[in-house]
Amino acid sequence: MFKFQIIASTILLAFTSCNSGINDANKEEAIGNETPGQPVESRPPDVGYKPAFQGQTRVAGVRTSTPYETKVITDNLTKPWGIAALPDGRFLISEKGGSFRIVSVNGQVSDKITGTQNVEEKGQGGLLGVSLDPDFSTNRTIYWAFTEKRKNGNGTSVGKGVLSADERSLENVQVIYRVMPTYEGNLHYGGRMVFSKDGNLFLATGDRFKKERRRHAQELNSGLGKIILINKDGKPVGGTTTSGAGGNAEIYSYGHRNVQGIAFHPETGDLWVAEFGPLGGDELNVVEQGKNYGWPIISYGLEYNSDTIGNGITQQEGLEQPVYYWDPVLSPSGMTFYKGSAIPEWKNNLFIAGLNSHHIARLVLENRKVIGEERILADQQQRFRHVIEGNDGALFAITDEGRLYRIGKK
Ligand SMILES: [Ca+2]
Repeated sequence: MFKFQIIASTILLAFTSCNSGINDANKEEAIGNETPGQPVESRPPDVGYKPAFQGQTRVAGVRTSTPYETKVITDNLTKPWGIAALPDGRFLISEKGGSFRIVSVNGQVSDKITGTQNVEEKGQGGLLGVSLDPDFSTNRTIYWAFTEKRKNGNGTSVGKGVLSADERSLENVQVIYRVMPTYEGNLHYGGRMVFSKDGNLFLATGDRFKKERRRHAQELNSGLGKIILINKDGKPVGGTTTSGAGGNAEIYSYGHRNVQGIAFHPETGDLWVAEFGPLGGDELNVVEQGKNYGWPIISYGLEYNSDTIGNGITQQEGLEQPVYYWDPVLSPSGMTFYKGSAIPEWKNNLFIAGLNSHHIARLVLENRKVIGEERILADQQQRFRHVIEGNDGALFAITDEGRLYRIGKK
C-alpha cells in the first residue's frame, strides 16, 4: 500500500511541476497535515466551539492509495460555475457571465451557447448551476439557476430551455421558478440543483447575506435560505412540503445560510447539502423534509468581525445539528458522491469543491457520519467551484480560474 501512495504522489508532482502559479509560501498550510490518522486540518480553529458529538469536525485524515492522475483538460473557461456530464461524454458548463459552453474530454471548448435571459453577473451572482433533464437524451432540455435582474433588485431563478440541434443556442426558454423576495444585493444566491429519482428538482438557495435578511432563512413564506422542491414546471410537488405550517408549498427544508453543494447518496438515497458558514462553521447536513437546520439561531461560526451570531449558541432543541463542520472554513461549493468503479476505495465517498481552502475535500462516510477526510489537488492552488463524476468513472472539477480538471485513472 505504501508503494502506491508514493506513485500517486509522484504522478501529482509530475503534473504540477509545470504549474508556475503555485504560491509555495502557502503550500504547506493549504495542503494541511498529511500524517495518517491525524486530522488534515492542522491550523488552530478560528472559532473553537465545542462539537455536539465526537467526529463532528476534524476527523482522522485518510489517503487515497490507488494511483490516479490529475490533468488540466483546459484552462480556457471564464468563471465556470456549473457542470453537467452529457450522455456522449462531453460536458455542458455554465459560465458566470451568462452563457454555456460544451467542452470535450480532450479540451475542445465550444463557442458560447446563447439564449439565457436577464442574467445579472454581479458579486456572487450570475449564471449558476446547471442540471440536465433526466430525459435529456430525448428532449435535450436543461435547467439552470441564475441571478435574475428584476425590478428593484435581483434574485435566484430557475430557467429551462432546449439545447438547439446545432448546440449554438437555447430554445423555448422560460423561467419556471423565482425565489422571492427580490432583493438589492450581490451575495448568497445558493444556486445549485439536483434531480430526484422521481424527476423533481431540488434547488438550494441562500439568505442574501445582509444581517436584516437572515431571519428569512427561518420564515416559511420566504424562499431565502431554503432547500426548494419543485417539479419540471416549477410548481410545488404536492404532499411533500412544509405547507402544513402555512408556508410556501415548495419549501422542503429551512434554516440554511448559503447552500451551493447538493447531492443524493447513491445507496441510501439521503439528500446531502454543504453550506457556507460565516467565519468558521461551514456545514455538511443530511436534509429531511420539513426540518430546520438552524441558521441564524445556531451556528459553529462567528461574524466576520468575531462577534457572536445571535446568542452565540451551537445547539437548540428542534434545530438540526450538522453532520460535520469546518473551522477554519472549507468554503464549500459544488459536490458529488463517487459512484464509479475505476477507483474502488472512493465508492460512495463525498467530494466537495473548496473555494477559499483551495482543495477538494474527500470525505469517507458511514451511517451519516464522516469517518475520514482527505484534501486532494491542494497543490493546485485553485478555487474549486464544482466537482462531478464523468461517464468514465473519473472526477471532473472546474475552478474560478477557468480550469477543467480530470482526476482519475490514466
Ligand atoms: Ca445549521
